[in-house]
Amino acid sequence: TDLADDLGVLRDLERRLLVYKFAIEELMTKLRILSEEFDSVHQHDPIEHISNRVKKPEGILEKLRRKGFPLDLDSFGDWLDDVAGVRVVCPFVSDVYRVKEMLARQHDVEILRTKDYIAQPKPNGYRSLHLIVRIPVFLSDRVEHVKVEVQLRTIAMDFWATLEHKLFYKYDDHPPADFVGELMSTAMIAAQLDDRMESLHRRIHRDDV
Ligand code: 0O2
Repeated sequence: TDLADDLGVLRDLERRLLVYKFAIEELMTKLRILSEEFDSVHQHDPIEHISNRVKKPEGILEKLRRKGFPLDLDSFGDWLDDVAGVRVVCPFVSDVYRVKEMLARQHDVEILRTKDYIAQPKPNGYRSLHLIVRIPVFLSDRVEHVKVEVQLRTIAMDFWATLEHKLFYKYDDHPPADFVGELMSTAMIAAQLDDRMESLHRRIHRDDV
């Protein structure tokens, strides 16, 4: 029956998602090491907190369908960059770029793509640094190179993005015009907050960080 087919597909997909979980675990360890070691050397932890998720099978199928990509269990990872996602929240904007540089210097981390929505915010005011990275995952009989979307942002950027997401979904993608303008202006306030916090931070950590 169709239902049995659907269940089979979902189960197969779940099995294939395991390597994405492993890739996330690898990256989480790398980030935790950077956080703790940088803190011990410089008395400043560049990472406030980290979260992660593997996209749900239903979410993967929905996105493939929506974007018109092949509904194919062998190739979904080629089409979608955000099957695995890690979000790194940093205290200051300088930390965002510092963490990115530290990751980029690691030989087993390939940065495939960078989208700098801090230098170039989205029209609605969204800011964050997005990286698509690829890292090797060593399995019992092979090595898989797995893509992970890494979103780096400050606490202020995360505050804005989290609330924007909550508010926007109420409007089903069609918010009133004044709503969009008001959100944009709150994003500018968040950006000013980041700038002023960065200045305070620099006064305290003059040379070392
Ligand atoms: P979720 O639930 O977080 O996974 P695409 O990923 O194909 O839709 P693109 O251009 O490749 O598009 O991705 P982009 O713009 O680099 O960013 C995708 C992710 O960034 C989103 O994932 C969000 O997590 C975040 N993001 C991008 N723009 C906004 C925004 O305006 N507001 C908020 N709150 N988050 C944003 P998903 O899949 O949309 O959602």
